[in-house]
Amino acid sequence: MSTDQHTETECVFCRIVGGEIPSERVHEDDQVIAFKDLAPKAPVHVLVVPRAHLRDVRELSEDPELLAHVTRVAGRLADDLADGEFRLIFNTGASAGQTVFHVHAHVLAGTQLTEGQM
Ligand code: DGP
Repeated sequence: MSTDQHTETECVFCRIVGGEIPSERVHEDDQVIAFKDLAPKAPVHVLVVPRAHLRDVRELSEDPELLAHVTRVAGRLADDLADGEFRLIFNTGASAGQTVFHVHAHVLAGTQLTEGQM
């Protein structure tokens, strides 16, 4: 259990949401925060993260309004930080590259993205 960051006290993104771990926030509201990725893969690489501890996009899809809000915020950030064009990625499961098991949308923008990027 603990190795999979299932508990909120061990979850790095819960700790970022709670302000316990610093992050470079670019957006926050009552439902989500967005901050710059630690290891950016593009000039704009931010993570949109629901405040609630949900494991992945499957769990997020149980709340369609929250899922829609995440995508709206991603679009607004792409407008504000780049030219409005962006790639939106939810890695889901370890074999798909998910390393933090608190759902997050990667927003990549600000360059010509290649097929293999992310
Ligand atoms: P994923 O592999 O899809 O689970 O993406 C996790 C991303 O989270 C990865 O690109 C690196 C980023 N990340 C992990 N820990 C931290 C952190 O403490 N701060 C920030 N800003 N990003 C983090």
